[in-house]
Amino acid sequence: MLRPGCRGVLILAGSERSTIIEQQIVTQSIDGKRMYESKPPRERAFLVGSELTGNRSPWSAEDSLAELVLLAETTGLEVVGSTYQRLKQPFPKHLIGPGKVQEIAELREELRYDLVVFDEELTPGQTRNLETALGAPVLDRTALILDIFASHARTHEGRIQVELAQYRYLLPRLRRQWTHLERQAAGGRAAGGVVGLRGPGETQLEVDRRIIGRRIALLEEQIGNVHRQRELYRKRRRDSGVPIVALVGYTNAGKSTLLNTVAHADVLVEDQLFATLDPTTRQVELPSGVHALLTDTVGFIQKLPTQLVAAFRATLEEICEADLLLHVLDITHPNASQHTQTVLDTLKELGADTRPMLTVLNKVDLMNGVDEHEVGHLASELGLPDDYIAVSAHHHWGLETLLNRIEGVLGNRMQAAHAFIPYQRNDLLALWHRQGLVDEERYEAEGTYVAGRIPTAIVSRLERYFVS
Ligand SMILES: Nc1nc2c(ncn2[C@@H]2O[C@H](COP(=O)(O)OP(=O)(O)OP(=O)(O)O)[C@@H](O)[C@H]2O)c(=O)[nH]1
Ligand SMILES: [Mg+2]
Repeated sequence: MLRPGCRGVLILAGSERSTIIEQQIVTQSIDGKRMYESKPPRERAFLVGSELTGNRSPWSAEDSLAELVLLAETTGLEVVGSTYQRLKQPFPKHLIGPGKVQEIAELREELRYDLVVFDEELTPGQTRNLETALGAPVLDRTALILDIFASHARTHEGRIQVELAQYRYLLPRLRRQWTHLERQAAGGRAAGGVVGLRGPGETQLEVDRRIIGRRIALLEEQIGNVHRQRELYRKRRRDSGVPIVALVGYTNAGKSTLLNTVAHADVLVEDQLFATLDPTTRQVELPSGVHALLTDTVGFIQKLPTQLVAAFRATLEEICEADLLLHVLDITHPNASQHTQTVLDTLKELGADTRPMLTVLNKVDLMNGVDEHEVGHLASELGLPDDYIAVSAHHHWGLETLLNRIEGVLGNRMQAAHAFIPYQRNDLLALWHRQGLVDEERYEAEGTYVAGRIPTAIVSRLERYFVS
């Protein structure tokens, strides 16, 4: 079933959406009484892909469609069939050609599909035309992704970000009364309350648009607050000098598994798309004893809806500020190279493509003939440079090499320093121990002489005690 969080969007995106009568399943309760449980049948979806010839996307229509199957299944739909068409250019009216539209319409009787899902984002006009031609509700990839996000958002921040993206998607697609919204806006009063809301000469649709417009403004304001809070939090973190390492990668690549393994966290790990939406940060200890913060956040996918990227900007800014990105890649995925390209393109779009990056080839336990002992040499055997590290986050393989490489990169952010720190400022000595590397330490009458390396971020706090 499509989740309630997004139902408003989906129902409005579809036109005459057929109401599915819930099946009544009779079960026996413990005390022997017969009970009725409602179990709605899964809605049957037919999927449609398209590929522009001459398009430079690394994704073929088949591969993209295979991913759409996963997205559809994640929302609870049952996929009953699919088709795709290669096009020189999209048809303005239906995106696909009229012959293909006819073919899909004719399949309805045989496949008994309840709705049709397109792999491309459709314009509101195309959705309307397709619904008329097919006689079935039509959704697109964006609607599915929004639905998954809506059902997976757990925190206040996650929820408002998703809600904003949903409304931005909905607004241009709004075409008739949204009674639920009306009642909300009328403070719970039924239809009568709406009349008072309507300005002179305003149609119901205009009222709905206005209500949504106001809701969007409110959500934008709330997101602005979140943004400011995150900014403060990040500033505190920057001042503390602890380096930040962000996990980035395609959805389901194993980012959360790696965070759990390396930082002993307990982030939800699931074999599904977009299990993680909200950022989680944990401290990790690197081999030399220096600490770093490891942040896990939402995964990427090709054709990530622009509404979502915009709404999740506050969350995604974590990535732009990281000292190091760990690009986690499921090396065993048949589309691993397309995943890589999508991740690099998304980082570019976010302005994070210039951050230092290590590529973590994950799930190598699934590769034939690779065991724990091979892992260390795997990347170089594949002819890859030092910034590629093979691991199995699940089996804890290759982590030592990974942590050493992280330390290597972060070490480049450190500079050599010699200081004499008075005993009254032992807090600074403690900071050095936490964040830097100590090569030599001597206690003298007035304070401590210390030499070693410190992160550039804390230099300003220590430099007044530097000695040449
Ligand atoms: N075999 C194997 N499976 C792994 C490994 N790492 C992760 N997985 C599995 O891959 C699936 C996705 O893992 P997650 O850690 O949730 O992936 P993610 O990148 O956080 O995914 P999203 O949060 O959905 O973007 C889960 O079923 C994990 O058990 C690994 O090293 N080997
Ligand atoms: Mg995750």
